[in-house]
Parts: sequence; C-alpha cells; structure tokens
Amino acid sequence: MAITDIDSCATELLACEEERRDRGPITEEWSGLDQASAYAVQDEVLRRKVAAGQRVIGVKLGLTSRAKQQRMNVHAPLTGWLTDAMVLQAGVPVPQDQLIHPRAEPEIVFVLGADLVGPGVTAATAMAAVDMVYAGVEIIDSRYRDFRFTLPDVIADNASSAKFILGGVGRRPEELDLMMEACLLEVNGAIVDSATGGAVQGHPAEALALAANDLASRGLRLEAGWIVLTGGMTDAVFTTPGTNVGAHFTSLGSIAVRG
Ligand code: OOG
Ligand code: MG
Repeated sequence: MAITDIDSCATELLACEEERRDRGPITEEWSGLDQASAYAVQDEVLRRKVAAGQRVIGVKLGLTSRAKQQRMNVHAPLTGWLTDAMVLQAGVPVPQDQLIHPRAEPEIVFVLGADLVGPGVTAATAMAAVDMVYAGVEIIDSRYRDFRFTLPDVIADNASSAKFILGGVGRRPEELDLMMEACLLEVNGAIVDSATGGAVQGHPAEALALAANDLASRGLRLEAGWIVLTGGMTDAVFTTPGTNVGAHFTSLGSIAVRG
C-alpha cells in the first residue's frame, strides 16, 4: 500500500501491529513524515484504538537515556500513548504470538495524583503532581525491521509501544532518591546492565516535565490517574522464548519477565 498521508500511514502501522509484520522506515517512502505529521499519525492510531474499545491510561517517554539514544541512534526523546491493552500482569509471559521481536527495558514509572499542564512545567512542579512511584519493565516491539528508524518513524510508531509490567511495590515520591534509585538488569541469571534514575534525563522528574511540556505544545495535558513510563534506563534486551529477565531496583522491588 502506498503511504502518502497521515491516514494511510496510520493504516499501515496498525496493520503491521495486527499482522505481526515488520517493514522498512516509512520516511524512506513518504517524505512528508516529519515530526509534526508523525505525532498526527500517532494520534490517529490512538483514535482508532479508542474507537475499537481501548482506553487511554497514560503516556510513555522514549529515548530519555543516553543508553537508549546511542543504541537506537536517535538522539532526541519522544512521547507515546499507553492504553489498557498494553498492560501485562506480573507473572504472565511475554505474548510472543502477538509480537514481532519484543525487547524488555527497565523503567521508573509515575502514577499522577493531579493533572499536569504545560508549558513551563519543571522537575519540581512535575514531582508535585506524582502520587506514587513504581518500577516497571516495558516490552517494546518496533514495527520497523531490526528496530531501524529515524525520529519521525518511531514517533509515528508510538515509540515502539507493545506491553508493560508494573512492579508490585509503590512508594510515595518523598520516600525515594530517584536520581540514585538503581536497577540491575538480569538475563538468564547474569547481570548484563545497570543504571540509576539519573540516567533518565538527569532525573526521571525531568522526563515527566518534558512529557507535560511536549503534550502542551500539541494542546494536550497529562491527567490525574495516568501512568507515565519515563523511559528505558538501560539498553533493552531481547525476550526470545525461554529468556528470563529480571529487573532489580534498590527500593522499588524486582520484576521478573519470562520470554
Ligand atoms: C524506541 C522506544 C523507546 C524507551 O524507553 O526509550 C522507549 C525503541 O527503542 O524502539 O520506549
Ligand atoms: Mg520504554
């Protein structure tokens, strides 16, 4: 199918997701895919998912750490939407039959107690809107072959969203030093990576502020009760069948994921 506008781009990316089909970068086929039209594609895909019965439950940030930016070779953060269909309950294996080439990455997750409306949100005002903090593991799954994309491509693809798992330990923000909150990433019994919250934009609250201000530039806001994934702290690891991934946090507990 020729991709010539926002509508056809949304149709193609949704079809790739539903058919578990990967493809080349859309920017190589449609030169009109810039940052603004890519967010319009993201919003159109969301509109169709909501029309099909899904519910918006928050937002995710992507590429907020150096580890992620260097690996993906895209050097700017972005936001995407979270819906209820993306929730994976703890203990449930990665649904391989729905996904193309899933990877897992540890994240610090906020649940908002108040709306957060940009522009001009700072890390401090962002933190004041946070009700609870959790550990999370995001399961990303790009619709682009080999996770090869440019910034507009990955924006249009809702930041490679697929699933996420929320940890079982919730803490109030004032109980934590999030810059120093560490995570060890374990694959099949070996620690393969580690990072602290400071890896995420210097502090995960900076990522939250960035999301609020980015949404404001599109006339949108973060809402009370929403979940915000602040972005992978480390590089992501493949979760092929049989792979056991563990994310072990200082104060936010551990999450185990079975591929
Ligand atoms: C893009 C999605 C990035 C994160 O936390 O950085 C993301 C990708 O790596 O495919 O979710
Ligand atoms: Mg992520």
